Amino acid sequence: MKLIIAIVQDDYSTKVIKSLMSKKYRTTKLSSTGGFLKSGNTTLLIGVDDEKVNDVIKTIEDECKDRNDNKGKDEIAVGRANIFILNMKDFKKI
Ligand code: 2BA
Repeated sequence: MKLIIAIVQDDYSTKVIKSLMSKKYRTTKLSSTGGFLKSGNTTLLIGVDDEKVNDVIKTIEDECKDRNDNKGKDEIAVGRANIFILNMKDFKKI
């Protein structure tokens, strides 16, 4: 199993979550703040079996395309999504 931690720009988070939910991926949304710019972003926790990881990444990628962003942050290239993939030893629901 893997725990995917995706830090998504707020402009894209609604679409990303909607798309993940439509594919039945469980997601926890945390409101977060970038340490450098101090502006809001969204951190998603997504626990999945190994074989689903690529589809989750593609889903996020698809929803973070085709937007004209930057919105005044021209000097700094902020990633639409920064994704960490962690090995998860176990998952328990009590
Ligand atoms: P922030 O920390 O607010 O960073 C926003 C953008 O500012 C970054 O975009 C990067 O382009 C720039 N930046 C960040 N730290 C910098 C530094 N020390 N010097 C120069 N420029 C810097 P991204 O790299 O795409 O990151 C977007 C957001 O994703 C970050 O917001 C942070 O919340 C998160 N993030 C990115 N990499 C991370 C990491 N390795 N660990 C934890 N969070 C990370």
